[in-house]
Amino acid sequence: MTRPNLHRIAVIPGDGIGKEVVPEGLRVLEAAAATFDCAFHFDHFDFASCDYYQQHGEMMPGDWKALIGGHDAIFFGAVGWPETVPDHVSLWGSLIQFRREFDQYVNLRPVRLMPGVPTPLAGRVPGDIDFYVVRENTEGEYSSIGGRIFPDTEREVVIQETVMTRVGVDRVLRYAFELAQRREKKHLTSATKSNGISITMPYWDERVAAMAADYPDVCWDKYHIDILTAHFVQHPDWFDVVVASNLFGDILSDLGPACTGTIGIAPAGNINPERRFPSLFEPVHGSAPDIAGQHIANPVGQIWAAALMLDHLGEGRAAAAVVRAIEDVLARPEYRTRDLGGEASTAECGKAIADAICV
Ligand code: GGG
Repeated sequence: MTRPNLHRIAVIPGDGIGKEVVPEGLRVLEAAAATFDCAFHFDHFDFASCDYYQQHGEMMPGDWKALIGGHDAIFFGAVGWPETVPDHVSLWGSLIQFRREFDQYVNLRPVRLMPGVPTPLAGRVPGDIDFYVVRENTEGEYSSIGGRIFPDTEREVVIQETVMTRVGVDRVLRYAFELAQRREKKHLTSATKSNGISITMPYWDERVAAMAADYPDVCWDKYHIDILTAHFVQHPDWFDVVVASNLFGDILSDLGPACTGTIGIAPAGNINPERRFPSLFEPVHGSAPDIAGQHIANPVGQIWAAALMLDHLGEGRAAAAVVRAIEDVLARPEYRTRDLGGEASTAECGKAIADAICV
């Protein structure tokens, strides 16, 4: 008997609904492993959470890189519990550390209208909305360079720099152009704001134009972020691959899924394409303190993140089966969670997807 591919996964539920949706992702991964020829070993970690911070005074132990750096991937839930830990402390102490230290410079976020999911955009049907947001994930507006002077006085000044490096910009653009090149429409859209942000954004535009020369078969355009958000709502069918800086990509990848019904279904892959470090897979949504503990959170974003992880691990057939199972279940109103107008619990939806997995 041949030994199935064994994947070692670091599992970090984090905060709030992360603790409720991660078990559903694991349930689906186990079902996929039973159906396809692979296996998982899960190591569970309680750090990168605000509970851990309250006990230890930091979000992660000093040796966190050694603890999870040898895994094949990280399966992450959500972080943030502003009642106990300020959001910038919890985010910078966890997710942003992972992204930077493991050089996960691509944040890949699919946006797709699924069958049966009620969308706020009238008249749209599945197939109309099917694109990727490729978000730069290690620099840009998310920099720690800056400071306050004259704090707590009327002369207070607060400055935060945006950082763009040629290596950092070019590598995410190359990833996005290559993704566009592999897709049928071969269309790339760049998010900019070079009329107002007059140094870094013109640089971003220049690098996009330079990179485009290497991909003559990809048709590309660019929009300022303000009108781009309007186009997401009014013309979501225009888009195929949208590449954006860290902040713009973060905003667009909440807006995109909201246009398809709910951000509860959206996944993200924080990817180190060279595989020198583990990549991290998570739902786009955060810890949602307003519904945490009620077991009504939509687990689809976490489960779709599991599909992205399977694909990254080379389990393409299993990944496709998970996405098919998600589509089957979302089309059935009895398994929809509250954000989609249904009454199913997190576990009922997760179990239905696990049960729907087939070859
Ligand atoms: N599962 C994603 C999560 O917990 N997100 C919290 C958050 O604030 N994320 C901001 C970001 O992705 O940069």
